[in-house]
Amino acid sequence: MIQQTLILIKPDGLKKSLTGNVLTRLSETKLDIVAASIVKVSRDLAEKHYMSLKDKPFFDDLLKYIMGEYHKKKVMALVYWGEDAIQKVRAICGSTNPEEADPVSIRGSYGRITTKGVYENVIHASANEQDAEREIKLWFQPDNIIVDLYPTKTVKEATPRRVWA
Ligand code: IDP
Ligand code: MG
Repeated sequence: MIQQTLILIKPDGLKKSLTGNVLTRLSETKLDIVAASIVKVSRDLAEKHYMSLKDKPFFDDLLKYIMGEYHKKKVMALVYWGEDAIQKVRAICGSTNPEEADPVSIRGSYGRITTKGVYENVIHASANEQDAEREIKLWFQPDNIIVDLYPTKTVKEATPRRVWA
């Protein structure tokens, strides 16, 4: 099945200059990159992205982590597209807990748990099609993805926006 999945290289990955290593590992999937951007994550975006975990004891630290308060205030967001994209990417990422992840997976190779208990696991990847749709729509607008993934509508812009002077 052709699928799309949201990938985030988290702030620890950027701080440790792991972008190239992570993208090289992901290239093993032979999937297509159809969107990419560098994002400074707001609290609002962080809360929406992780809304299903809001009752977890680690939620506050998770927000700080993804917002870059422990590393660098940026995340690289990508959409990968192709046959069985979700499962292929999750397999290369490895388990959520980086200490339990397969040592050859991305999280097993580069992740750690801090003494404070934060899972610094380098990468996010959507878990299923429902999450992928919600997450891709949260991180990207249709015009910033080079294929049509979901239905769109055209709206007249009411709010001013910056353009190049
Ligand atoms: P996933 O990222 O493998 O899909 P989720 O359960 O969706 O795992 O959790 C989202 C993120 O929350 C994880 O990637 C990790 O950064 C963090 N996290 C999950 N479980 C724990 C935990 O038990 N302690 C600390 N952080 C956790
Ligand atoms: Mg998840």
